[in-house]
Amino acid sequence: MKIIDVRTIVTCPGRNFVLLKIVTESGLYGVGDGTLNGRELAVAELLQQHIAPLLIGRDADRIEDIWQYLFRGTYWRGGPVLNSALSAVDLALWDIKGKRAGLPVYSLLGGKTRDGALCYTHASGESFAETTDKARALIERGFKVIRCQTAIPGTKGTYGAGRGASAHGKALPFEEIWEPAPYLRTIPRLFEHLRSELGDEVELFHDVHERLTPIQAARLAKELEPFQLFFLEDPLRPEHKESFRLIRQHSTTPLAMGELFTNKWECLPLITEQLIDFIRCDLAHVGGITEARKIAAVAECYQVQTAWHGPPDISPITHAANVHVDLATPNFGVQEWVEHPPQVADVITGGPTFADGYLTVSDAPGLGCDVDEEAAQRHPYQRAYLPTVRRADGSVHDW
Ligand code: GCO
Ligand code: MG
Repeated sequence: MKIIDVRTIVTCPGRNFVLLKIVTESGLYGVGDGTLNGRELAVAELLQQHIAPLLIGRDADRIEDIWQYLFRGTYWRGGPVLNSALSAVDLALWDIKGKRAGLPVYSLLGGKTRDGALCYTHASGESFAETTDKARALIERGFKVIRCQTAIPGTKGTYGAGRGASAHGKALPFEEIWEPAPYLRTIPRLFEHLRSELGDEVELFHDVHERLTPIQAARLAKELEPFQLFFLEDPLRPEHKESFRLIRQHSTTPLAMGELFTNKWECLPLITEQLIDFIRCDLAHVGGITEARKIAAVAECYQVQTAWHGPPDISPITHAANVHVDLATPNFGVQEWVEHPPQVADVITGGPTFADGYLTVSDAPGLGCDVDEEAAQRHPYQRAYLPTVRRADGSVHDW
């Protein structure tokens, strides 16, 4: 099953995506996704200029060997750009393997351990009332787990709330102003409000987006305890794994971390010391299905569940890969899923289906997705940055 062609497809059907098509001598091809939000062209150039030539003539069946060759064989290894490219290759190779076997990828991974993947999406508002209304609408659609964000009074733009998010697509990054004190006052009040309006049954949680210091995060986790969060997401910067110990000393609020990790070794201390309850790497950045299933296996040993990253900035191909892995993983926890703008379907078909709180994928061989290259050309790349954050005194903070 020799690889004869590798094509990188950069397209913007409402959002930028970096897609990969790996074609084999039999005509069978696989599709992958290496979209790195805000740095898309770095991955695209890497794939086209450096990785594609390395793949031509290789046996597409040897996924693990190709993974090792691209990760360790480059000498300069790891990081989000290299590992997003590696993820794109990995997903495309699993897609090929599934098509060749005539089996969906979840079947190659050991088969279904569940009928559907419990799924969450986002309720984000400018006010508590708006977040509550959005959460209520999601409950009516069948969602059983909801991530809740709100604008912080007196700040300019807040992660996950209307203004900041709408800044995507501007020529230069939108600059938010954020301060911990009003944030730390607001979030417990938000969840108090949500619980009083929505009751106890629905699972609710919050994404901190790596903004707090250890003691701030510990305080927030502790103050949120009465509201029984499903988890508190990404409380600390990814550089400070040891600081999760401090949060654990103070609180029983479950913790999730990992969307910025780009390999299994980064996840290790958090898992092996049981400092988190959910590991939530991104299959388009961590090295694809090959790396994710290893992370899941280690996590299983320590009773940590998976909650793979599923934002709108990765394509339906990665969303499909998430669900294939979810279905086959015994220690699966929850799957993030955000619907794409409808024009995405002009270019990429397939992806998960949502019904009554759960995601499923089709039984089609491989990942069940396809990419229309001509349609992709009709939606050319548009430069777009994620927002950045400064404190009130003008100093840089984490977005
Ligand atoms: C999430 C994430 C995303 C990221 C985005 C950046 O939990 O879904 O935090 O919203 O901000 O993926 O590109
Ligand atoms: Mg997040």
